[in-house]
Amino acid sequence: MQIQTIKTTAFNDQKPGTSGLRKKVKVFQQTGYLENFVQSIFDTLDVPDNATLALGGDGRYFNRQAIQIIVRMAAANGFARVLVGQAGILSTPACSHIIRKYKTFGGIVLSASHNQGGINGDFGIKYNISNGGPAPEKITDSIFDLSKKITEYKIADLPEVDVDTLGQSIFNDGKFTVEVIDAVQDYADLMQELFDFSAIKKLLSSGFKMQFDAMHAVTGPYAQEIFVNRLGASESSLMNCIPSEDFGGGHPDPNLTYAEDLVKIMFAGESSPDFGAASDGDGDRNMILGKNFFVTPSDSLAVLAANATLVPAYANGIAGVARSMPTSGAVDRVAAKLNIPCYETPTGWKFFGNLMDAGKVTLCGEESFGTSSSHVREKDGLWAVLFWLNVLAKKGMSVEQILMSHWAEFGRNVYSRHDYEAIPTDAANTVIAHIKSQFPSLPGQSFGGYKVKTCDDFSYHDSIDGSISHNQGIRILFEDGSRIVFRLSGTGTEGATIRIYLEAFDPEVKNHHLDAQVALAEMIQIALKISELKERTGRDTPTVIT
Ligand code: G16
Repeated sequence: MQIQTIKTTAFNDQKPGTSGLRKKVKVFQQTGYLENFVQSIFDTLDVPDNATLALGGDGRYFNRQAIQIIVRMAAANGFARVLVGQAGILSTPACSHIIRKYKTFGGIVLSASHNQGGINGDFGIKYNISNGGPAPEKITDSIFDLSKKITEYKIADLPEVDVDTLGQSIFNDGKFTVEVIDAVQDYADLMQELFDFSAIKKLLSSGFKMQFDAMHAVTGPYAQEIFVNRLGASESSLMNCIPSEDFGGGHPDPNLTYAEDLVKIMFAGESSPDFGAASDGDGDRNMILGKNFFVTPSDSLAVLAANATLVPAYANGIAGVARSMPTSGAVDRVAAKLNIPCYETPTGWKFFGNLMDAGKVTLCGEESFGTSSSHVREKDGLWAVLFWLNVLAKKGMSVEQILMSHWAEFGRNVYSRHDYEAIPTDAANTVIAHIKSQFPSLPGQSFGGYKVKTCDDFSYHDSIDGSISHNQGIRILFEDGSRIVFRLSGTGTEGATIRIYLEAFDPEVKNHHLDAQVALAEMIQIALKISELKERTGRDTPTVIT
């Protein structure tokens, strides 16, 4: 096996965002662009002898080409083995599981998650460490630093590797192996260990109707194996389950705007199924719906935490919970009642890893449609769907009834997120700067019925490794416990996306049926007033409301 050292020129825009490096496919197709970033990853690591790398992606356009390049670069950079998902496909949670199960040194996930795919869409790459979770900031910072200085990369002369056939391809007299694995079976086995499959099977054969939408993305084959083959759901309960390179031309983001086919089915009146769910491009996000009912991700996390002991894997209780800062405080109330700790971290799944490794938390979640537990170190879409089915099977109540009784017990953290996508970066920055400039004068000011108590730019101190992360989102906290949070997304690839997160607490059962947009109407106006968002961006309405 010949190893070539290729001269290259550094790019200055390879800074990983909330979850790895995400750019337009055309950016990744530039000569040396992918190679530079991969070499910067490998140069950051101290790869030991006999190390194995897990590798796979969500199957989007450019996945196959990238897999071949990374296999050859892994061979040249000292890896002894690469485990590749069949056809180059691994969902993000399955990749996390593969890293943990086969004790690989780390893994590379090729995905731009919920972003659009196809030749004009997005591509992405991120590195996961040996605990199965996204690399922490000290690693991503080092990758970025090296990417700005790189002058050469290493790549082995290997023939194209067959990634479609299960089994091994051996090179270099046995010193380098590529093994194609069936990650669907591995992942389905893990789910079967965690959940009460016989209770779910009974539910699904009792006339209970579910509808799952894979959004033409990676979870299709996993859903087929788990829901149809193992749990006996009908074929018709699955939709859009054949992965495609451009996600059927859609936007594989499971929310009320982009999962509109499923939303129509679930909001069609009495004939709607009892339970609906969708997952995203790489299978780590989930949306949960009941008959004519939307469950916010923040409430979903709280309900799962409150009912965890109904699931075999969590029957003995959970150690603690964690949520990202913009996620509502609904789970905090559950944690208080269960007398377990609740941690507030910045946006980004990577911040949960240390807490899970230290055994401090079992369940984690984010308002951005992510929920998971310590069974892997990524958020896990199908896991959340199975958790809900397990809870529904055990409680014998509808999704709406479960939420209403949860709110009656804990009160309701009314919540909504408004996204303004693809705003010119300068305009978005002036919105944020304008809000920050009011930090000295906001406390004590009243807006209608709301009085500002305090405001800040959130900083996180990781109690496990001592690291500190600054500038993680602007919080405006009101006297009555309501709050408005402003953040710039770290996952977009076009201009900037401003996210406004709105939250108010309502203990009154008589108000719990209210639509969040109605209940939060005054807060929404306050957010627009403080930010001058309309004036500064020219945008009248959000692109996405969840
Ligand atoms: C990624 C991260 C999540 C984060 C989300 C939104 O999700 O893994 O932890 O909450 O982005 O980030 P932002 O608000 O910065 O766009 P995914 O599903 O895109 O990998």
